[in-house]
Amino acid sequence: MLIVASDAHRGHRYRELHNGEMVDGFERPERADLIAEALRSAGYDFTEPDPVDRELVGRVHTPAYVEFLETAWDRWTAAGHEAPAAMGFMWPTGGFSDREPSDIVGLLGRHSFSADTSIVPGTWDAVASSASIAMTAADRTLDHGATAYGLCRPPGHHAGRDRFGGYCYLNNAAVAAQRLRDRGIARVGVLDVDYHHGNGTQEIFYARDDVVFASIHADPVEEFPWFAGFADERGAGAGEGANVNLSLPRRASRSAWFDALGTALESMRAVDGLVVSLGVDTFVDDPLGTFALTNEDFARMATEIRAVDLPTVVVQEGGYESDDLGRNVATFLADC
Ligand code: SP5
Ligand code: ZN
Repeated sequence: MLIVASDAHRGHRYRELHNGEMVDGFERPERADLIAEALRSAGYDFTEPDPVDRELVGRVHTPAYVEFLETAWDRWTAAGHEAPAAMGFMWPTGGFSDREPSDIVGLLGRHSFSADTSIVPGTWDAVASSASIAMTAADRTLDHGATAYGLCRPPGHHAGRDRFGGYCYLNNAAVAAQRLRDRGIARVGVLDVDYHHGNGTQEIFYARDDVVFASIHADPVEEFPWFAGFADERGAGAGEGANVNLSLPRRASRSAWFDALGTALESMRAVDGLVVSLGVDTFVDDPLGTFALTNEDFARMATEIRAVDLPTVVVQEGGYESDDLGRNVATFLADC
């Protein structure tokens, strides 16, 4: 097991709008520190990511969006804004136009979907590094014939083709999956075990049959991201049937979760390579999640995933500060 990680995320820290008030962001640098610490004590080798491949990123996101992310902070300050963070405040919902505004305030709305996510001076460096970590983890998995883990921060699975939100900007799992495709893996599976539905990954691959997406998550009728993740979202066109949403009620039992994992893994029967979107916010003490998984459950999860016997890339998604955040990731990777 090789760990791909970088310190470039460190300057990405912001406060988030949470139930009507600004609080310290749940998605903070300390998360990556706790995970890295646990993996270092477990004795794993660490490596830095290669520089980000813009062409690869351009295959899962639009060029206009990538350019927007890269320049957003400078455009925010150039427009005279003095607030410590840039965020959207109006989003093009039903009936509005998707056209590209010229001003940064409009652009922030056009290219985001939720008020829990902001852009600060360190955001682009963190985001570009996170995507390159996923790319490099995919490369190392194929180069070495053994699972590599990308300690991605910020996470990626909520980021759509041209929108950020849910703490995500570039879709790291989609970048890893596209890399596997480009390096000759005919059909790639993305298994998303984060507590929240991976709406961005779903959107990116929705009409494609070369990437199968399966997600186990809290029912969006009662949980973020609210407007995607339902069972009748099964893919479109050539991708019909290649999108599998398994939602569980809030506070679902551990056995219900593992039943869903069995179903998700059945949908991976015809794939040749796997990306795991590893959110550990399914943990019983996670501050955002309501599921009840224990530390030992992450070992069981890894064992069941490993049994499908595919080249596997693991990328970090959510999972928030608790005493066991690092230990949960380490436990998963030990059995992967
Ligand atoms: C990657 C990832 O896990 N993103 C999740 C983004 C969720 N942001 C909104 C959080 C609102 C949580 N409200 C429940 C608080 C329970 N104390
Ligand atoms: Zn999550």
